[in-house]
Amino acid sequence: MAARVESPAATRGERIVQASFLAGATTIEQFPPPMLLEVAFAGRSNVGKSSLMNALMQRKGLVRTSGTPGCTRQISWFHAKSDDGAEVCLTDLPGYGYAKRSKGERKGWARVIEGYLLGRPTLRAVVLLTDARRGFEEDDRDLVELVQSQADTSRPAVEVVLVGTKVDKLSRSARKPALATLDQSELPRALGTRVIGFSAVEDIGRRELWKTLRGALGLTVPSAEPTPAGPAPAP
Ligand SMILES: Nc1nc2c(ncn2[C@@H]2O[C@H](COP(=O)(O)OP(=O)(O)OP(=O)(O)O)[C@@H](O)[C@H]2O)c(=O)[nH]1
Ligand SMILES: [Mg+2]
Repeated sequence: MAARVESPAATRGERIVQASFLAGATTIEQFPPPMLLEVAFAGRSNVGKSSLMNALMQRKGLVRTSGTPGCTRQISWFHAKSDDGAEVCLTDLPGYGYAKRSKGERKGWARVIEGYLLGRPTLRAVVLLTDARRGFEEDDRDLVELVQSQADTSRPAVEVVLVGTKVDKLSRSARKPALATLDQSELPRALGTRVIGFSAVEDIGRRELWKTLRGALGLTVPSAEPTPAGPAPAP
């Protein structure tokens, strides 16, 4: 097998050549039919889910963001295609922990989000975001528990990818220690995974996250050049 070549320059599979809004839903009945493999983005309100999705798709303003918590009020599906032809669906989930929503609304939402996370046959990964300065809390652990509780064995296990957002808000010298502390917290340890530091403002973590997601989707991880021809097969 050819060795994978790492390069600091943009490599094949990293550039998003097409990105568009597909559908939005506030009820399970409105979910679009599953077509492509999906990655969902979850976390508390205002943590930066929609901003991260824009950064990941290399588009400004495709996903609506806001400084006011509770901005995203529906599940939204986006289609993204990279320069190697790989296509995925990215799903923006409404943030949880937004106190201003009524109890009834929160309950209704929990049902729809649960329906999505447990019932979506094409879902392969959930990116769980927390503010790198804050860390994971009970709501986040509940979400992971929910994702892992699926009884549907016809669907491969959904991978949980942890992200610490807004690292630009930390001083440069504080970033590494903050992420190391996050890595040592309960959730990453329980999952046996590291937290990817991310900033939509300073373009930090995009490449690492995209690579991780491609791996979770079973797509080839970007390499610098098309695979060179191997040795000729034995006659
Ligand atoms: N400094 C900084 N601000 C960010 C970053 N990402 C998001 N923000 C800001 O944080 C606020 C919330 O961002 P959103 O992307 O709308 O957050 P969200 O998690 O989608 O919020 P809800 O839809 O309410 O759940 C906005 O004011 C963004 O500009 C980041 O990496 N760095
Ligand atoms: Mg949002």
